[in-house]
Amino acid sequence: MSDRYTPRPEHKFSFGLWTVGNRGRDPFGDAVRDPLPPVDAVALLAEVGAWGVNLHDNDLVPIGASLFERDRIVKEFIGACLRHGIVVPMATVNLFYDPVFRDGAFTSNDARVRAYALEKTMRAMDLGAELGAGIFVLWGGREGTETDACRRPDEAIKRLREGVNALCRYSIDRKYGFRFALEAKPNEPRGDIYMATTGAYLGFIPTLDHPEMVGVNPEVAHEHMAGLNVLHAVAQAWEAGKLFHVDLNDQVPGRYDQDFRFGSANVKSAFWLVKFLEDVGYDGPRHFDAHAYRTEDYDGVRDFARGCMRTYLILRERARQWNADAEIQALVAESGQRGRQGLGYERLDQLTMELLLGVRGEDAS
Ligand code: GLT
Ligand code: MN
Ligand code: MN
Repeated sequence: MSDRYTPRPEHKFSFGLWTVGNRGRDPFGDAVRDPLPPVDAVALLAEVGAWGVNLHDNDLVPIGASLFERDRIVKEFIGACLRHGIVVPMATVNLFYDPVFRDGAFTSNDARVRAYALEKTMRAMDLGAELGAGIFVLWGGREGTETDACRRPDEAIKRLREGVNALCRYSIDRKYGFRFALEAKPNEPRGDIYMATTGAYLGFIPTLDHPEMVGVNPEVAHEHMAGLNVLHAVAQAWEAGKLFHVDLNDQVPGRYDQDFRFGSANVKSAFWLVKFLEDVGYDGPRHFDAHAYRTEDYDGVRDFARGCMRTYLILRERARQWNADAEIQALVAESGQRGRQGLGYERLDQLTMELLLGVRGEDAS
């Protein structure tokens, strides 16, 4: 078999420590997989052919670790990355697990919690910079409400703005050169999360002190959860020069937060997304923010990770085929011609489906 679908570093496929290290806990059941030490996660990622590993501060350094302990862990991790040829393109901060954040971090009503959230994020930025990350993701998982009795939502937005402004200043002061990628999600783990969609963040960014340092990190599943078209969100971000990062996974709308293997639930929308990223020449990381089914052991986790990358590469090839398909291209061209009543989209979509389903020969023209 050819190596057309073999992941290579230039594809920039990355996984979070929390993705391959996900132990299969859900609200109804406990962990089914043993903990995966970060250095072993790096080895696993190298084995399956990934390029990068991303992390939250506490995926690597336990929240209560001493400075001495922290330095030892970081050194060991850097050693593993170097040994296995894995880079750290993105870092982020966990502002959702500790009970202190139960009513938000940057948007909390408690000034001490807001100050702690900033402090924790700055330490996570120190860590990210030490590991060589250029992108810092902010996902406000707890920045939200169950009841809007808690605060006026415009106050929350002001606090969020203050927080992001302070982090930009910190990156400038320390000469870290971070680009911040804001990640939206409509709900889970809160009833409603502020900045529910990528579009909301695109409206927020120009109100910041350093808008040029801040972009977005759209996630397939999060847009699907909101019942939206992820391609349209990604395209708007791209067109605005704000597509700093992308989280690839899958999700059936109207279900729980599934974080399925990329392309496993909505093949057609995954196809349009891959086609878009490739057509426009997006050259950032392709990050798979997903995890293996709870039924799997670590061999299943490898299958999951390989599957994400392989599906991406297969869809990339299908996109090239679509672009080179004379009949498809003729229909696309005709649809722009005046004077035709029927636009031919039924035929165009059917040809797309046949191409995806593999019954349209690779040399079809
Ligand atoms: C969490 C969330 C993701 C975010 C991660 C970064 S953590 O898994 O559901 O979408 O990208 O904080
Ligand atoms: Mn998610
Ligand atoms: Mn994500």
